[in-house]
Amino acid sequence: MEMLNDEYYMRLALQLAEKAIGQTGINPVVGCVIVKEGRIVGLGAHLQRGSHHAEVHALLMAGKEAEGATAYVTLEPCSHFGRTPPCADRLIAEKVGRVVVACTDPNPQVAGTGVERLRSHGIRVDVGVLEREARALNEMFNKFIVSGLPFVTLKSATTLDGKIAAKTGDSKWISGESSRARVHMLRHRHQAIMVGVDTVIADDPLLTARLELEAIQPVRLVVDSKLRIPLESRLVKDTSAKTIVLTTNQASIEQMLRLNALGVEVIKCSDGPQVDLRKAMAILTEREIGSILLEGGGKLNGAMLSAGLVDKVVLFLAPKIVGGAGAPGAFVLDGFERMADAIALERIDIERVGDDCCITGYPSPG
Ligand code: AOF
Ligand code: ZN
Repeated sequence: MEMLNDEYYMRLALQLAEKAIGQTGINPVVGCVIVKEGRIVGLGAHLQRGSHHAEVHALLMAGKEAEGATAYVTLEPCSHFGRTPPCADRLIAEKVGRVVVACTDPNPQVAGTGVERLRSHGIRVDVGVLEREARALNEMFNKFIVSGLPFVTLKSATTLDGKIAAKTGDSKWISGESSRARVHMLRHRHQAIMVGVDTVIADDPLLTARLELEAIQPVRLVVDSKLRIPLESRLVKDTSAKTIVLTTNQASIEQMLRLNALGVEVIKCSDGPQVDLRKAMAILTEREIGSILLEGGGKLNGAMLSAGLVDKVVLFLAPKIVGGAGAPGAFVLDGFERMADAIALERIDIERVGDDCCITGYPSPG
């Protein structure tokens, strides 16, 4: 009975959290449901970094009803003073009777201490209800908060023969409408979108999130070692999202100033001939970008994979064959000598999306 209750309410808390993916910046998404004698008395979600945590929203709704109630939280209540005071203390002050937690908080500032704090005040705490689902919801936060590097999702759409365009460069469209709608949701859920300058020159993409719902516009990042980005490209002209160009010392100052005047920020990420991708990631971390959707082209995909900077791959495979030895592929790499050395993905999920096949996986470390 208790088990059934716990999963029921935790699922609701997870649903509340899930809807906020994309709007909490480098913070996790968290949901909270407070239940007393079979009635829901409070609901809450963390909606924006700097504003109330999920527990506080739910406790405010519950008011005096919180006393003796059970609080279901998708992430361990925090125990530290961040932008807001500790939730564990608030739950204690409101005299909540029991706390059910889906997963502990990997943030080193919390990491189990929230649960300990509650228990030391005599509150019963059960951890691990729908833990797998809760961890998956915050996979981006989980990586960022521990490693200090953004979580990178590489997304590509290819033909069955691995091409991202025909030999003429034509690429509209490879995947079907449903797959393309998925991509806009992916954009909405990441803080930034990253492409190489060759993609800007070839496709002149807008790189905004376009959904039936109003979408959040991620920052647009262009890796461009020589500042070849055309001043008339849509990424420069369109101001509905911020554009940042990551470059090197080879960039001409004049071109940099021209871009700045058009509202584009330019950041030097290397003294050498090419953008130091690892350094670029560290600089983006300082700017509180914790998640990036990498949208090609092949050279940047290959470089990011080789540098070990890709955390997740989402590949839409369209049931068509375009051929052409010169047609570009999704992953430009020097190539391994043995199949055993290939970059392998693990934790694979395969889903049909319209007539396309969506393969999701995580590059295995090492
Ligand atoms: C919770 N409930 O709803 C969230 C938590 O800067 P702050 O104050 O917003 O704190 C951010 C940290 O707090 C974040 O890194 C994570 O460890 C935790 N987030 N904790 O109890 C919430 N959003
Ligand atoms: Zn908190």
